[in-house]
Amino acid sequence: MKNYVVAFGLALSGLAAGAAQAQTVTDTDGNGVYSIEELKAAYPSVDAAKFAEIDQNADGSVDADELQAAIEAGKL
Ligand SMILES: [Ca+2]
Ligand SMILES: [Ca+2]
Repeated sequence: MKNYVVAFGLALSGLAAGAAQAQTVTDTDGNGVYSIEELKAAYPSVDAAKFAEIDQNADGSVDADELQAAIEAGKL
């Protein structure tokens, strides 16, 4: 029951956020790509395996295209 209430609350806050529902990933160090630390700041559920999945060209960082693709694929 508790889990249901939490999920319902999250759904409500997602609805309230509307178009801003997608998390914003900040390029904290300004190098133009996203590191696993930068992704985790916006998506705490990202771990090494998830990051590798998002990093399609396996260069160790996620660029804007890879991030967009991951969001569209529902991976984030
Ligand atoms: Ca960065
Ligand atoms: Ca990459």
